[in-house]
Order: sequence, then structure tokens, then C-alpha cells
Amino acid sequence: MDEHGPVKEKSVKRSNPLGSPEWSRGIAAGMLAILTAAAPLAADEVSMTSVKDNTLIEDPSLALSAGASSSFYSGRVGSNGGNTLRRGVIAFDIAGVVPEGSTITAVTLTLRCSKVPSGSAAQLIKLQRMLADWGEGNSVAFGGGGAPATPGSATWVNRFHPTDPWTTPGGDFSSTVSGSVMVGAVGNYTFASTAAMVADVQAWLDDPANNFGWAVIGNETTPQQIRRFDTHESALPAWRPNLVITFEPPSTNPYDLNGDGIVNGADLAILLSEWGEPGPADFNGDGTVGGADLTLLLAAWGL
Ligand SMILES: [Ca+2]
Ligand SMILES: [Ca+2]
Ligand SMILES: [Ca+2]
Repeated sequence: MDEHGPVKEKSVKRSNPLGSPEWSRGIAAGMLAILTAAAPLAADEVSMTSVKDNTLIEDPSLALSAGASSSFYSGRVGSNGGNTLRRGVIAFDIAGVVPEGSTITAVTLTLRCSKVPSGSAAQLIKLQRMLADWGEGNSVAFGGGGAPATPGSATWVNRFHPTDPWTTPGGDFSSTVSGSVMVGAVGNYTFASTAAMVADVQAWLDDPANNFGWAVIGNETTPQQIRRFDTHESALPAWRPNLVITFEPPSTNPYDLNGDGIVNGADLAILLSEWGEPGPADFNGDGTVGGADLTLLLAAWGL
């Protein structure tokens, strides 16, 4: 296309095969309308278990934890435990697994319920995004009562025992419920993907420093409706929490100017908007966007 060789800016404009910039944009808009049904993007899927999980234990000592246990609890215990609350906390290393710049399209979380109080009907279990960091520590408890908190463990009052308190005892988490599932008998339960869960995971990918995971909240009103779930310390890998993420990886095609996974009218519109000027569409690096760059983009059309 660039058979005219090096040209001055004025000549570049004259060589624009699509006419004036205004007319070009009109063509681009028309092409956009025609080409909106782009080829589907390739989706990838990864699964991972939690990197940390723990139980926040409401108790008089306020210094109990269970970060290294094979279970966490959600709900209110019975009178033997003083009718106190338990809240699960769970986090995943998203940025270590999903490529930076990806677009998350679906998220499901499967937890295995391992114990149910006798006579308890199915209970709603909710995910709510944690707003502050917290520690797993090394406390091992063999029941819902917890064990003395080791340094760095999350407790009811501290994010990291014994020095860093939550803003609100019981944990700092969003009031928005990102996802939920009814949990009845022992078995696997999957939180179906929601827009809020997708938004949470996208935010954790884009800003790992603010990835604190979810609180797993059970029935906090009625005692003895509590649920026990397996953690990543569970002996059986199949019982560990399993987060499945579907995502579109970032485009590696330089002609895909808007990064949506395909070269089409939207990218042409960007190129035309930069016509005669420097810009990302200056594919051949000669300083301005022109006919040679248009040829390169058209050669990559649909890819
Ligand atoms: Ca744990
Ligand atoms: Ca594109
Ligand atoms: Ca160029």
C-alpha cells in the first residue's frame, strides 16, 4: 500500500484510501455495526484451592483460631459453645494463576460440607468480600472450639493476633452478598457464578494487594444450624475448596488495538482516528499512522 515511499504529512492525507477523516469515521462506524458479531473469544479455565482459610471464633477469650485445621465453620454454635458465632474466611491466589490483563467471565466455588448438626434443615451460606487482610497462623483445633491463636492468626478481634485488630470485631467484610448456596447434608456444594463473584475475582486479579478473599457466612440467627467445611489442609485433595475461573486471556495480537481478542471494525476505527498522526496504530514505526499501517491491519483482519 505504501508504494509512494516516504511522504510528507500532506501527501499522507491525500493517500488516505478512505478519504477524509470524517468520511473514514463514517465508514468505520458502519463497519462496526456490521461486524459486531465477532468470532467468539477463546476462553480458558483454571481451578485452584485456597491459599489460606480460617475460622473467626467468637468466644470470651477472643484469642482462639483454627488456621491450620482441616475444617472451618460458618454459623452459630449451640448452648455448649455459648451460642457464639463462627465465620469462615477464605482466600485464593488469583494473580499467581490467571494471566495479568485477563478478563474474568465466570467464577464458581465448590465447598465440601463435612458435618451437619442432626435435624438441621438446609441453610443459606453466603460469600461476602473481605475488606482487610488476615492471617492463617498455625492453630490446630479438632472441633469448632478453636485453639490458642498463634502469632499472626486471625481471631474474632484481630486480623493478625495479637497486634492488628479488625475495624469491626468479627471481621471486616462487605455487606454485599456476592454469592450463596443452600447447604443441606454432608457433600459438595457449588456457589454458582454471579456478576458480583466475577467482579470480586476480577478486582483481585487487577489489584492483588487488595485480595483478601471472602467471608463465608452461615445462619447467624439460630443456634445449631452451623456448617463445617473442608479447608485446603484437608487430607483428601478432592475435599478441598475448589475455585474454578473462566477467563479470556489478554490479546497478544498487536493489530487488536482495543484488546478484545479480534481484529475488526473497532480496531479500524481506532486506526482511522489516529490517521496522519503518531499512535498505537503506527504498526510499522515510521512515526505516523497511514496506508502502510492500514495494510497491516487489513492483513490481520478477523484474527
Ligand atoms: Ca487453613
Ligand atoms: Ca479488536
Ligand atoms: Ca506507520
